[in-house]
Amino acid sequence: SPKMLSYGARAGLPDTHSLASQLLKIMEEKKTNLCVSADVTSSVELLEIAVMLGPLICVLKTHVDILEDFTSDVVSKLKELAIKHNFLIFEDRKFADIGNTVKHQYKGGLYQISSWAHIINAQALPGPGVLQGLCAVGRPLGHGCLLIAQMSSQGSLATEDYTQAVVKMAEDYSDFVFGLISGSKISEKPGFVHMTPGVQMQTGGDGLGQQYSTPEDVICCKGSDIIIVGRGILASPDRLKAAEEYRKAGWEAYLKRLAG
Ligand code: 6AU
Repeated sequence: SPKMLSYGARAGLPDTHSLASQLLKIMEEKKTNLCVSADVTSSVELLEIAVMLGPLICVLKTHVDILEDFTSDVVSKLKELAIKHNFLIFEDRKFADIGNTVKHQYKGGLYQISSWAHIINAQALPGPGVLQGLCAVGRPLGHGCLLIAQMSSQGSLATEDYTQAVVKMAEDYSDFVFGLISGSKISEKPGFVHMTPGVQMQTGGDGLGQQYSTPEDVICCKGSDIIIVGRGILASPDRLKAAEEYRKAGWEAYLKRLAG
């Protein structure tokens, strides 16, 4: 596995996006490259996860549109918890429309995502307009975007040439895009953060196309930076213990890669 710079060193590089810098510093300080995917349908449960797992994570990822009881109060509380426990909030909205439409989807509607999410993601399929629209809303607020270059699901159409074109688009818009959703490190830009979903302690799938790799494989072998874990933690009877196991596995894989 290739020698690499530490998270902390990458935080300090001159062309690292300020949000990536903040994230990489959190990771170094809290010794965690774990993003928990809080895919639950109840606000109380979402906040319980943030309270309990906040100290162990660098990012809390939400799907706010699956909440059955969304109110603006939930996201206010989430914001407070993000400050208290020093993590970033990532709304996994996967914007995928023309610039003008995503601008409204990001800023307005029921969820007003731009008012509380530090991080969003987008599909590159529409072309640069999707980023121009999102950037117009998010950049003045200091937010950042992850472009989806690969997907963890079986039969994903995001393959070689598409993935390479996404990396180029991400690098061209690095004033707003600070990293990628991918299965491995695919950009050479050291300030970019790679985040990988489809992670569990055992390889396998979920019967609906999801495919799992291990923290060790994702961080140490594939060179990604952050593991995104949902059901690996949420389905455990002891979520705190499970999250600590993933944090430890992700961090040890990082230290192993650092040692080269
Ligand atoms: O660990 P899981 O399988 O329970 O959850 C994985 C989470 C889900 C997906 O919506 C999301 O990661 N995800 C994404 C993201 C983060 O953009 C992309 C992808 O290719 N696969 C994937 O599972 O909340």
